[in-house]
Amino acid sequence: MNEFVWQQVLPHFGMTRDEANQDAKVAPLGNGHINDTFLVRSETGDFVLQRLNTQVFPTPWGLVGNAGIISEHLCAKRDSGDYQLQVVCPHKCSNQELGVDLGEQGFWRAISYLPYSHSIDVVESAEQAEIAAHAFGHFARSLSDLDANQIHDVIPKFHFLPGRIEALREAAEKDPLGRVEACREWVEFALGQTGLFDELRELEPKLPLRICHNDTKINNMLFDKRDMSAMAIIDLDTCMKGHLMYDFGDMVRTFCSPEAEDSTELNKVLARPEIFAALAAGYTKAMGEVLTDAERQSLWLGARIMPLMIGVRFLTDHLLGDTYFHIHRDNHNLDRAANQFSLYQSLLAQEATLKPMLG
Ligand code: GN1
Ligand code: MG
Repeated sequence: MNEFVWQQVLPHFGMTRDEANQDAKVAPLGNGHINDTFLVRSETGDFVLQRLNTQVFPTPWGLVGNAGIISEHLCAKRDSGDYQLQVVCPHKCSNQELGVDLGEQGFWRAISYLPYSHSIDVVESAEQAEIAAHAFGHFARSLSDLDANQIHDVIPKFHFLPGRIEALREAAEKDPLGRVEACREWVEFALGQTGLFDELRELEPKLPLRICHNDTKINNMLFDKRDMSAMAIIDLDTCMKGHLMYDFGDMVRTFCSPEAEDSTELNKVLARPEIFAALAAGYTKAMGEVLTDAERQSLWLGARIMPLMIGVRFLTDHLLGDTYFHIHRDNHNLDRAANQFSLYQSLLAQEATLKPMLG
């Protein structure tokens, strides 16, 4: 891979293995489930190089265009003192395009790397939760005056629960790999959660369409490792029109559990109330009056939908042979699904404590 990157990809970004770059290094970065990400370190500066997964993102030019529009908007706000975080910007190709399409060899793009950045996979304290949620809220608020019609729908119906549950039903019926028997209980459990559809139908028409991040995992918020303050929101791949409750829900999903998303210690997978409270406080404070009453009311629905829906997506992929999310061990997607359903169950069990925290 390394040699390929040097020969075929980096020259498009103005970098060849010449004297200036003889000590340059390309190494895998992060733990995303979809794209292949590398950190390129060189004398002339470090940057992040990514091969986009065009099965998942069939319109990569739309994706890089969105990221370009959003980062420009945030940079302008930062210049005028209205945006306090750093911004990950595209590194254009030598021909000034935002990426390069190498056909069979993939679609590649480069973005800035932020020195001193640090990501975490599990929230360790309420303080961390509040800092990260405030940063995601600040990001969302800062996009609230950007015309959402400029933003391309990179994955239509990305957070549409009924569609995701239907896909699970179809995968379980087809069961191409004979995997359904071993996880029938989880399949039945997930298919039984259609009560949420009524709540969704009732609330959705009242919710504004905004530009959302759509992947507000804790590791998409970078801390500054020097003082653990918020540094940047990263991964603009799925920024699209949508409803804020899903961004809130994805934070609940990835902040609240003391275990990683793929932990198999299901008895430890619980929603921690003190983390939930801190995240709700940080997010609503940063959103301020931009958050409508209907949006506030929708947060508890988002909090339940996201762990359930991501669990449904992991389970569907397990049944279909792990073609969507990268896996690193047998049954990895099944483990992830069981983990997410356990978190969902913990949220349901604590509704009386957690829901009032949303005001
Ligand atoms: C994927 O690859 P990554 O970590 O950015 C997925 C998200 C899921 C997440 C689960 C485009 O995000 O929707 O929530 O995995 N992204 C896409 O960890 O499907
Ligand atoms: Mg992502």
